[in-house]
Amino acid sequence: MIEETTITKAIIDTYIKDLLACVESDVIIGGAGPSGLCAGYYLAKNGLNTVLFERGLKLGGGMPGGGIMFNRIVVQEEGRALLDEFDIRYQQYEPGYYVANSLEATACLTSKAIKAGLRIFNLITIEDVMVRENRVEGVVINWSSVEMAKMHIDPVSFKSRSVIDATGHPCEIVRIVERKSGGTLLTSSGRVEGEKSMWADVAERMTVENTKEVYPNLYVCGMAANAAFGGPRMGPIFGGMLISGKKVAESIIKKK
Ligand code: 48F
Repeated sequence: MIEETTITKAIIDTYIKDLLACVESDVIIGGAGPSGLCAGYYLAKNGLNTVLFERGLKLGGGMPGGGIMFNRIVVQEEGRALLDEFDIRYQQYEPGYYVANSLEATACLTSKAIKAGLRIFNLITIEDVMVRENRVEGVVINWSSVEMAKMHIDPVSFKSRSVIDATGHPCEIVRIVERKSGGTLLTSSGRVEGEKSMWADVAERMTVENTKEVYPNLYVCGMAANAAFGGPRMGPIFGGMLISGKKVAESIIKKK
């Protein structure tokens, strides 16, 4: 006989244990797009206690949607080694242009990251940051359903040594810090520079260059890096996202 209350206990008990294990962690990542998942994989693989909060139900951010809902992504030569690292299969379309199934890419990134030890919690939104003496020391979270229903319910805090904004185009965590710190970001104007129009070639290079600390203990990767430091968008080419995720992980591991 299947005991339904045992199912209930199994779910609540294991979830709460996992959540408690990251109330204080090494790294918190906001956003489970390709750059956040890739960063989480390398951080967890290197033994850092890493947690990722994702607002949505599904993982992968803009990746599963491919280009205009055609579920394919393109990766350039520089990103090919990362496709191999994540066991994502691909075919060469033209020299230097590799095309992969965006659903397989999302599944492989997710699976590898979780198996490396990354704790992922979906349906949770980062709505604020913990700032102490002009340094980010964690994030403030709430259920996404609370945000959607616009209910007045107080959030809770999670502490970490570093925070990564991998929230993509809106760079939501950086914008919170910008708003509350009075324009003291490590960008040239001290504010969010803003995303520029699509130019894949330049954007792919810049997203990696712009992957760095944007405020003490707060890093940006992926499209959030170009939004924060000012760079174009790139459309459905994903090498830069993966390389950026790896780069931000390496910067934080080095700091350790
Ligand atoms: O947008 P997204 O996929 O970020 P990314 O890793 O990749 C960008 C590409 O998908 C594509 C592109 C490149 O080729 O231009 O757009 O930079 O994923 C961002 C994730 O962050 C979540 C959001 O639901 C999405 O899954 N997110 C956004 N704000 C928050 C958040 C928040 N405040 N708290 C938690 N998750």
